[in-house]
Amino acid sequence: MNKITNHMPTAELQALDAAHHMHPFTANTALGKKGARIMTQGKGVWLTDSEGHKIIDGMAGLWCVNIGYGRPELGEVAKRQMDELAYYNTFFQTSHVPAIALAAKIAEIAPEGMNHVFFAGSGSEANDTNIRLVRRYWDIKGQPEKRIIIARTNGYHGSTIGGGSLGGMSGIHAHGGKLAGIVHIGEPNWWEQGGEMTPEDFGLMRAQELEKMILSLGVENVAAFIGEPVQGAGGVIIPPSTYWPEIQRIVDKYGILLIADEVITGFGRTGNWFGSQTFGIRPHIMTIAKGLSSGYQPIGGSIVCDEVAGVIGSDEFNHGYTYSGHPVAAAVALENLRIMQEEKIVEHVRDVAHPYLKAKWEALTEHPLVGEAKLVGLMGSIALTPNKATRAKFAAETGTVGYRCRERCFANDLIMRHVGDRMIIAPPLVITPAEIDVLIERARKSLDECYAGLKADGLLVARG
Ligand code: PXG
Repeated sequence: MNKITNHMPTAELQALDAAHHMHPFTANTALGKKGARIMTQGKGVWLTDSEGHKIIDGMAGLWCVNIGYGRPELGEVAKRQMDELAYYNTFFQTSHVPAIALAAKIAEIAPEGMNHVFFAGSGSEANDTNIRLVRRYWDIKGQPEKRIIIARTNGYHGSTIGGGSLGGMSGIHAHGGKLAGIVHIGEPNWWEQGGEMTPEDFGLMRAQELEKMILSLGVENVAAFIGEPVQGAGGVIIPPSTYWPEIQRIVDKYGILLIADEVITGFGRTGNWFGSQTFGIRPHIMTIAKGLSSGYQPIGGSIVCDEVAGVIGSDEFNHGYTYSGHPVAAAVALENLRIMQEEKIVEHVRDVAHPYLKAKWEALTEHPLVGEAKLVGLMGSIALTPNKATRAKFAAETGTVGYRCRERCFANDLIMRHVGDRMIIAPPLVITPAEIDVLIERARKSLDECYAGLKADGLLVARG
């Protein structure tokens, strides 16, 4: 077969893609008929596709390309590491320099007392690790019946059977089932579910579901609670200010373990190194992936606090992956963190990009389709609605309007995703004010076109 290059005609690439490539979270037959959009290059916040469109990437790939595309340093480090030691494992009493250096660097930037890292290849794998870590912890402590993990509806923790079970997405559970011993409480999604309550009261109420669940299960059966500081794949649901302090109070009171899934919120996304710092959360374990390497290499892991690591380390932990701490991935992640530190990218998010985007993002609520606009650091969402005053849903099936809006964004060379009828962004952290202007201009244009289309098709109707 010929080498598949960037220069092959798009239709040929699409035909090969349709014939052989099974895409994640996709109805592949339908995509095969339509043809996938084929990306060929990336630089900074910009992508180029096989048709030569210059697209602004409002999603940093899949929430991961924090330092932006096309940084040559990472490739250089990868090559050097491949030449020197392409692979070795970290089982059987061996280690290597990249894994050692990366673990030490992560411990340096992680919150106090979180000094240990168990590496995985992805966020899903890391959350599978976490299920085993927390259960093993209680086994060693002589409380093996503490096995249940409490998670949240509409949370996302990956799509392995473990990660998918921790996640609270029924569509994922429906495809292949869900592990026993994982239960879900409600999400702090005030816009959709808060009714007449204030956001603060609603946040408290949702957090208190954790206490009710612990009491109904019996604290002697509960191992841990897991949550994303901000739900990402669930639609960038930024919780009311009351939510995390109340969760923390309950976790402390009952002495269960707290896992903060920082796969999206880690490494600068919320304007601090970790979302837990932004929201004042004190986790025992943090799940990491994505921004750890800015997506340049697949790598994830669990940052584990001293107490849990001490207990786990007191005996054998029968767990690990061939690629735990892969030297090339670790070396690239380390270089990514060096760039983030030296170029003060977290400070850029906090002091420059966030304040600049926030004003423009919140001003989108002036648009007739936009009910609320929320932003923390550089992750944001807007709720599309036919009636802002009542926070109404559209009469059309949920997601219809969001999908139409996303299609307009696509047509306008902006990647802005939809989750149901929310539009979400999480651009590379290096985005400049001038690039934010482009993003907002394209978002407004897309919203205008979406609105006109809905009007023309009689879809600006609230659900009865
Ligand atoms: N936890 C969180 C909070 C995530 O966002 C994972 C775990 C799993 O990571 P891996 O590396 O196994 O994919 C994620 C991943 C979306 C989307 O549609 C989000 C993710 C993955 C795929 C799609 O927003 N997040």
